[in-house]
Amino acid sequence: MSKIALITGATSGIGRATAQEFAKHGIKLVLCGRRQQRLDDLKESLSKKTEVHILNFDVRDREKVLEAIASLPDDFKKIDILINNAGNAHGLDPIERGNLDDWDAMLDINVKGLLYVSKAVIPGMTERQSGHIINIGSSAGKEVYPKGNVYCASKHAVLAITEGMRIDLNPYGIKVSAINPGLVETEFSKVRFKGGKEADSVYSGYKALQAEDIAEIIYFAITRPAHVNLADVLVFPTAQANSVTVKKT
Ligand code: NDP
Ligand code: 8X3
Repeated sequence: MSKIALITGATSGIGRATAQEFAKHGIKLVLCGRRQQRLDDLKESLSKKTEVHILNFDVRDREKVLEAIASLPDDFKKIDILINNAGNAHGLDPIERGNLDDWDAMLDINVKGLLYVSKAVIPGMTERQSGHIINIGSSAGKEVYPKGNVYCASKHAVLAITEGMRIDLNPYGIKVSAINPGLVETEFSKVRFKGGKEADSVYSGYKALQAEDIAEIIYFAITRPAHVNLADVLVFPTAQANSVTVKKT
């Protein structure tokens, strides 16, 4: 029987590429996001390869998260693989000029949203004593860069939560992994800079990671033998050495 994966943030970037990669391999998909048209389009295109169910919710709304996941039809309920991917940076400001709405968004989406979705999915995994949770962290969860303050804090939290999950879910045989990318060319910077022109330069002058590169690594992680767990993976483009060192032409 094919596995079932729930992917948050499936409407764009890493989440969408992961949905496409999983579909190629016949994994049944529960695809989540807020942009309904994109969810509909994805369902239409990926249904040629696998079974797809879409859920529209904002990960910040904990009642909606729990309701949406509880509403899954029986043939999509037993989630084997959870990809906690929804998230973004909002703003790039020194702490003294930080915007409170940006801070709320990053902590509410990247940290609390990940927890709400996990809360809805984990009981099925513990009951079945199996499952794989992959949290999309970031190189920003491993180091702090100038003006990264709250985004970096949110991704450090993702890493701490991942480690906590791995300990607490260890008795149930559930795998928990963090995949931590550096610079990936997605809509991430458009969101961070609210569509401003600063986004244009983030991925120019070098070859950034592409969403498909991360999707392939996620697929590799979920296809390891039962006794192998990629606990923590840090992935940079070759041109990047750390958050502030990028070789540009
Ligand atoms: P994108 O902006 O391309 O995608 C973000 C996804 O998250 C979208 O599908 C969006 O869907 C979803 N999302 C955002 N806010 C919410 C919300 N409140 N509720 C539900 N879904 C939400 O960015 P990426 O693909 O790059 O980002 C994916 C993950 O990868 C994030 O966690 C990011 O922090 C992480 N990451 C990104 C890196 C990069 O350089 N791009 C590097 C390291 C980590 P919708 O708007 O439809 O709800
Ligand atoms: C995304 C990578 O360096 O823009 O998490 O924070 S970075």
